[in-house]
Amino acid sequence: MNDARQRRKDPLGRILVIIPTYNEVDNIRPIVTRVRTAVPEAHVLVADDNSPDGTGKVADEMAAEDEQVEVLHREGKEGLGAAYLAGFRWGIDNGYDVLVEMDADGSHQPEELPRLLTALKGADLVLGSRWVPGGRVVNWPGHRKFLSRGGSTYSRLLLGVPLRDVTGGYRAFRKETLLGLGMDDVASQGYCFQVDLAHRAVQAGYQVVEVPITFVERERGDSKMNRDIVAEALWRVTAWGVRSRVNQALGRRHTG
Ligand SMILES: Nc1nc2c(ncn2[C@@H]2O[C@H](COP(=O)(O)OP(=O)(O)OP(=O)(O)O)[C@@H](O)[C@H]2O)c(=O)[nH]1
Ligand SMILES: [Mg+2]
Repeated sequence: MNDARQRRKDPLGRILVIIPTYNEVDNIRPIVTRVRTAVPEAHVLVADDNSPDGTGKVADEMAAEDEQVEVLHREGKEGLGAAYLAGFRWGIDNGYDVLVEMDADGSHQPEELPRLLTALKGADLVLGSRWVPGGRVVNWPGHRKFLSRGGSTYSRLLLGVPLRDVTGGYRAFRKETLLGLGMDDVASQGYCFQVDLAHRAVQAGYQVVEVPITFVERERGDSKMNRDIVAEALWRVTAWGVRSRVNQALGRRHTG
């Protein structure tokens, strides 16, 4: 593969780590500091949805202290997907080549980012994966593991996406991959946003690589995961799966 070989030789270019936040006042300082230490060349964009707890103000203080930290203030809570899409657009408009997704709550360890970035030298999209050999989850109750593994298995079987961790949110994209997968009509929000982007990348023929990570459950602040997010993922993934099966069946009939 000429393209892949060429990519391996190229430096990755400018890196932006996007951290979406909603009420993460106790987490924002530690996570940004850890990113800046782990990958000093990377810039950080905090995408805050006007958190009532003042996360955006703390992010502004950090941005004033460090020219590699930026804040995208959004008017109100619109969900993780919308915050990432706005962050991706901001990053691409501002000349970044690599866009990284990372939660604010410490579940995605910045110290593992260099491994994701190394893998991106030979790929179009890298997924931090809990469910490949070497991947782990720390401090998760059984029902969260079941939900996460079950969600990934369901998506893999229904959508035919050959990936172990489809719902994870620790990822590194090349700019070209985001531009090529059609961000403009992505409407999904929670876990489903992650499934949607991975599915689109595989369908568009991009090389998607999974790198094992150790996912650590949040210690501070409240989870934003709720029944609606799980329900959205279930109905959307089911609808995509049914649609692609119907298309396949119709295609097969046409070709005899
Ligand atoms: N900007 C923005 N960020 C959000 C929104 N919802 C969640 N987030 C952030 O997205 C990241 C992931 O959310 P979490 O609440 O940790 O969701 P989770 O990881 O599924 O749940 P836990 O495992 O319980 O932590 C965190 O950094 C949140 O602050 C939102 O509506 N807007
Ligand atoms: Mg979390």
